Amino acid sequence: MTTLIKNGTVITSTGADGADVLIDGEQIVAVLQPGSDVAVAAEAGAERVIDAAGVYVIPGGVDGHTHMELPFGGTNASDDFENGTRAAAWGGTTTIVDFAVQKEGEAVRDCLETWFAKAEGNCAIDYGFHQIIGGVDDQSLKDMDALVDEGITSFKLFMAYPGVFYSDDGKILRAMQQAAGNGGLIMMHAENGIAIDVLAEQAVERGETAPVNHGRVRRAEFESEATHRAIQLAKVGACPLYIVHLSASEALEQVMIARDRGANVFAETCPQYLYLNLEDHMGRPGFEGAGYVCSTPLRTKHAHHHEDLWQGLRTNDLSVVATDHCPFCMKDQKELGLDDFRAIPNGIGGVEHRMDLLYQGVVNGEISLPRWVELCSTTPARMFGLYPRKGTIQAGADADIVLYDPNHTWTISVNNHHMTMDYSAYEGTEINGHVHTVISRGRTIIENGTYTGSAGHGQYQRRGLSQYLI
Ligand code: DUC
Ligand code: ZN
Ligand code: ZN
Repeated sequence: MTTLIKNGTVITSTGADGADVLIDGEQIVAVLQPGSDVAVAAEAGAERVIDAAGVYVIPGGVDGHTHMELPFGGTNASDDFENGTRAAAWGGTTTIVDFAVQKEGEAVRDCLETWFAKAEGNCAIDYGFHQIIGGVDDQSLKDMDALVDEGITSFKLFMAYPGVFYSDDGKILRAMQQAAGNGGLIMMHAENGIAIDVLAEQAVERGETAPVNHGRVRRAEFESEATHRAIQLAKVGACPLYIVHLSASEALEQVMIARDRGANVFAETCPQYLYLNLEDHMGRPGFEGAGYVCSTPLRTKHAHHHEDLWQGLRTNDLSVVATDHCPFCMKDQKELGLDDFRAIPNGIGGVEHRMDLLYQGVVNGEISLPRWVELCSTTPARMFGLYPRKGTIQAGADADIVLYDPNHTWTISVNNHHMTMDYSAYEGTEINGHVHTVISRGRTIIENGTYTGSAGHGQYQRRGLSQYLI
């Protein structure tokens, strides 16, 4: 099946141009000058022609940080791979990289197989895996080498969650040394979990059990200290470092200092840290704030976190926007922490709204159109070894394409989202721009407000090494 997308404005990380895109089967075979002889011939021969006049033609989104079905705090993230990837598709994301989880005492291989089984045959869009190493030991270090050979080329470590995912500095250094040897990328949850737990215990002893206290005890200093420590450990371990879900100005400052001295350090942020804050969201009355409990936490509005993060996105000190999609319903899930914020499962669902929320940065003059694409598609594809199969519009790339209508205004609501959540963290947010059509490996999966894809269309993506290794 050949398809020509004509009359659109093609946006890539390098610019915006009127161009026609020719798809054959699952791949883009040519990007053509509109009206040229080849474009006219392509149209005559195409089995399907899509008129993209007035809309942007962008590479499908690559969300490098999701947690479908993540077991956390005695429950599981409420989106499974089928629902979660379908919601992602609605929002213009055509690839996710999710996290397989290994904890102390568990075999990495068995854990990975469990995650493969959860995803296989269920995904609407393509997917890959990072591996969480919660138990660093001789065997898991060896397993890291084998995983890299099999396309799992990045490993998440935690400086937070003692007793669950936490690794001490010695373990972190050993995993970093292993990554330096095998080409893997170390992803770091950078918060000082030992110190956080002290403040959390003291808060509960004082009777401060409401959701907002989650944000108060997870101090920005703890994020910045851990970010600094991770950077120093990575320098000694001689491996590249990718800080996940960066939320605080102080942590960004550590990344900036490291990058300015030439360190191979990268950071991602997430829409919740660009739009939501501790007082107005996590501090909502009653138990409502639980819907905003995530880690790293939302930061205070009485500082410049949002402005600083937007600036970081412009200067490339923040290179990627992912979601850390980890949804839980209020009922029966967030409610586990009704009497104690420490028992609220951590996470916000957002896989469906990342492209739209970041596009508001274009509308508001924070970032350019090409930068939007670079942050949401191109850099994550490069960072996680998927480029140029993913993350761009060029001959030879997978035909993962989104037609984005900049002239459609709508409002995010629990009543129109597709994630398995009984609330929306962005309820009432007005969005300028809308995902119009989504094509995944040549197949149209969203069209005219209808999902036309299927579970199992999405395929596992064996990833190469990060393109940011030196
Ligand atoms: N943070 C979250 O908010 N949820 C899952 C894990 C994490 O690090
Ligand atoms: Zn994390
Ligand atoms: Zn996460």
